[in-house]
Amino acid sequence: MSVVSFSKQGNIGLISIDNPPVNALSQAVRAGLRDAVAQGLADESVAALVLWCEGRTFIAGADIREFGKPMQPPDLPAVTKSMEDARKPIIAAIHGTALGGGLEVALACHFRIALPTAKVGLPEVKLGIIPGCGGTQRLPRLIGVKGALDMIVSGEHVAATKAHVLGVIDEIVEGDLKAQAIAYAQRLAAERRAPRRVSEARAKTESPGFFDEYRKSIAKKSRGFLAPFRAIDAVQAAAELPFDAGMKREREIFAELVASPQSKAQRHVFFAEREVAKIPGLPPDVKPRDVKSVGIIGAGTMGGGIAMCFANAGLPVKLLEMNRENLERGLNTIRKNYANTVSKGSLKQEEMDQRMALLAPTLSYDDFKDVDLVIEAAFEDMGIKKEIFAKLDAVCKPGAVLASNTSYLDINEIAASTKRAGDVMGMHFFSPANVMKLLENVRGAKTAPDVYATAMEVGKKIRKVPVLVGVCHGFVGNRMLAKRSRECGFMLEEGALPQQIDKVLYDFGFPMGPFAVSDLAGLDVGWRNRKSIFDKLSPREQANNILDQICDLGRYGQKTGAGFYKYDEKRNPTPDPLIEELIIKHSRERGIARRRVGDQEILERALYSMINEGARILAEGIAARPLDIDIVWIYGYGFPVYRGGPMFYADQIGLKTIYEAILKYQKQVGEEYWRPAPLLEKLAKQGKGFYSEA
Ligand code: T1G
Repeated sequence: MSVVSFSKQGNIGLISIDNPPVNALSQAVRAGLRDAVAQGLADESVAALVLWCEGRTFIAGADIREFGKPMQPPDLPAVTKSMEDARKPIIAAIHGTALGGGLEVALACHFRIALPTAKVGLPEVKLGIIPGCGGTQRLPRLIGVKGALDMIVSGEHVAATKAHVLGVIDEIVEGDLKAQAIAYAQRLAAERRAPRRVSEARAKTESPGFFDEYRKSIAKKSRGFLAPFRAIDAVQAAAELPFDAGMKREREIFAELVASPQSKAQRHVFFAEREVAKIPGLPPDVKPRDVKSVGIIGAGTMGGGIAMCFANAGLPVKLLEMNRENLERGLNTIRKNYANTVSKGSLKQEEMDQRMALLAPTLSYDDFKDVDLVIEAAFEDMGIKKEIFAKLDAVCKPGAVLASNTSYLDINEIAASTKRAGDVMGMHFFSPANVMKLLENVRGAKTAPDVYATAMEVGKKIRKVPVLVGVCHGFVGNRMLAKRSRECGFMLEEGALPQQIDKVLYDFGFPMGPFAVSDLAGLDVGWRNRKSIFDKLSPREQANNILDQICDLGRYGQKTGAGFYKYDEKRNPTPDPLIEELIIKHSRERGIARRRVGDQEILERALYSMINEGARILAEGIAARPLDIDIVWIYGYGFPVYRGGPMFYADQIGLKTIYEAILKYQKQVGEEYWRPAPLLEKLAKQGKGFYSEA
């Protein structure tokens, strides 16, 4: 069945694209489009052409799966040139999302109409590239340099109604888009309107220095990314060069970026964040349970944030606390959070009121008897959790899913405190729960498949990125984080300082370094965790008590004005000589001769310790695929998306290189901490990667 067809309605030629799911511009679509346009132009009875797409959306872009492979002709610029050069008007009829190459095809048309619900955008920067088919040259000519830069550098979708105001869309039409497009074309034909070619317009040049100012304006937000800055170069070419020269410049930049490690990483993440929601091996007949109401235990930081997630998704929430005072405090925090969002203008007051109305506070477990899902977010203490789950077992209806938000405790042990282990699992949110996208869904040994399918479905419903993981201390994210923290703690006593380690990881692309993150989260949280596992730590880890010493000074991080750093009233950090002295004194007392620890060593010990643990996690089946680990780290810990996640990054570095470094640190730091994971060693010796193994 052809993906592009041509038909006639009176004197109007109709080009229809039908390439589900999103009418991507595959080779067949490009060839079909070229041929259909030629057919319409050759037909004397056709006065104008309409380009239309079947299914849920107009063309959503090039077929990203073709990237990295030799481009099969015809290439898109050739097809769009034939459209723009056409001597008959071509009208693009847009519904759904006209994105990337889709919008570029529409810009090569002579007129554009859209439904009010449609959206347009040039999201290429999110794939580490820039528009490669005239978007950076035509859009500035159509709507001006500033508007074009805002769209191209952000990559954000723009509602058709706004795009109409900007000048991208000529007319917003209601109802039957195809019929409206044909009528629009007939009017143009009756008026003998000539094709209007965007490339013939001039891009209104801005004041000198405009582009450098624009580069400065995105420096913070786009730190580390290549594509947004290269997109500015391409738009500057549109303002300074003739169209053909600008197109050549755009292609050069596009070609450079599409081959870049950053773009390969961002394209990997694009597919991984979609693949991660699919549970490998889940029988197709397993359906998630219906979740229409939720009970949450604990109205503290986590419980309150989780409650907001469900209220935001329109689900009624029963919020339980041990006493009225805690309940009120929790509700006030939620109210303040919403009010803050309203004051920023990103939430309407009535929306806030609707969401608050969905939150029903309670002090009684009996109110949980009809809920479909309970999420426990109480104190991180196994005894307390067992008591809670025993109560839930007694109160909740059959089939209710009972989940714990624990960040590292054993779900199997919690499940054993009920008579319905099949209904029990972990749903580990990341703080702040109403902001962080990651949700680690922890399936217990006895968790029923439809229960973890339910947790994955719920994750999507509340707009999280759910990842299914297995039971172990710290699951995936925190288990790998513990290795990074261990190495960073060791490097402090060996000679590095917090600000040096933080800078290395910040420059790698993390939003903050590990010590700045600890200060933000609260050092007392890590201190409590350290105490709870102290007897499991090695002698060296036990003796490395820099964190304890800082906490003993009452320095818990930002919330107390000082931690590893000291903070001014705006919470801006500065290195504290007192901490430097404390660390140096600690090394002396430990008999460790301090040395200069190089940045490369810091990066390798921080990242390779995590990657090595990730290999173990894969081999144990705690994560089903390397992409699950990548998504956990990108969405849970800010691993830079342009590096693809720890496992994708490991493949780009090469497992052989990492394996040799692990052997080096095994000698330097000790066999107890640096043993190559068998899977990593095997793949390294086979010259494979985590992704090439599959
Ligand atoms: N290429 C290939 N597959 C794509 C695709 C694309 N452009 N877009 C989506 N898919 C697949 C996706 O992997 C999933 O597959 C299914 O379609 C549904 O997607 C020349 C070079 C359009 C807003 O960046 O933003 O044009 O999991 O789950 O939530 O200058 O898809 O079912 O197997 O996301 O309704 C520019 C990317 C490309 C748009 C729909 N375009 N896509 O969201 O569905 S570069 C983009 C999206 C380019 C030009 C350059 C979203 C969507 P599966 P979905 P959705």
